[in-house]
Amino acid sequence: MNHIVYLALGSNMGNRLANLKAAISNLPPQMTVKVKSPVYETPPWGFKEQDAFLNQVLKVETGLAPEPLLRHLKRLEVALGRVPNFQNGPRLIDIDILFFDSMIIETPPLVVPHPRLHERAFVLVPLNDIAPEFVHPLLNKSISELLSTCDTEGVNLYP
Ligand code: PH2
Ligand code: MG
Ligand code: MG
Repeated sequence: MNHIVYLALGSNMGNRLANLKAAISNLPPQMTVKVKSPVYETPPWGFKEQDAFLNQVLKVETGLAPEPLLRHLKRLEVALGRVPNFQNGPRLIDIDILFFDSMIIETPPLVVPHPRLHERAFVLVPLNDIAPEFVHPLLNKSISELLSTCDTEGVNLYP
């Protein structure tokens, strides 16, 4: 059975745009990209003393179950050159699962919906471009509602 998954991409090291593009073109064959959001340049959230990020959100269709999907994405991050760093620190590429259908998953390797997505303009702004009506299955609010109460200062279309 196929699933609809929303992924968040982020990069703030090296050639950021090339890193986002490489992530998209190297997704495993079991994943089909249905919609790509525009790319935004965004101020670092969490740990502030680092370079600006480029962020993008994808709508993907896949037959993979959540944990195999997560393993593919983690392997891809490493293949693209990501090395371990501190939480919220600089990264060459980050690929996060935002939503997996409307499932609620809370296992040690995987928490879906992504637990902080509703606080993050760098996720909500691109997500709102491609899925404004999607309802967060825990908060029971649409993406456009979540965005309306989020500070979007500094989040700008790239280039
Ligand atoms: N990712 C983080 C922490 N902070 N800030 C921005 N602007 N964009 C990100 O993708 C990002 C972040 C941890 O994954
Ligand atoms: Mg992340
Ligand atoms: Mg991540």
